[in-house]
Amino acid sequence: MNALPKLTLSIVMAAASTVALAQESTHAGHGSHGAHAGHAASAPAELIEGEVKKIDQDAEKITLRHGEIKNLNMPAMTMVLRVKDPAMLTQVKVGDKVRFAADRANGAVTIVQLEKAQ
Ligand SMILES: [Cu+2]
Repeated sequence: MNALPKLTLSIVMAAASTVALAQESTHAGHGSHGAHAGHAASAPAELIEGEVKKIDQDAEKITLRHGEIKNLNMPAMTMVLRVKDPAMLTQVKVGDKVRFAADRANGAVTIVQLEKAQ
């Protein structure tokens, strides 16, 4: 008579943690929540293909036509991105094909890794 309730309980617990995980990932897609800074840094994202359209060295911004950014739930588009390190902007020029990783920092999409595509 003891075995069954235990089994039921562990199934319920497993289901509950699955739901929690699902909510977590839905959540992550919506970006800027300052209050939620407690999470460990996310795993390194895979590199996204892009093409440099414009570089603004002074503002530390770059305009890229980019492919889908899965970790940000962002479809392919052309947009302005910040760079984590302004030195990144000296390594590429307009018209270059690049590969990059992006993350959200303070509500702005920021390039955290940038390299010229071979
Ligand atoms: Cu975009």
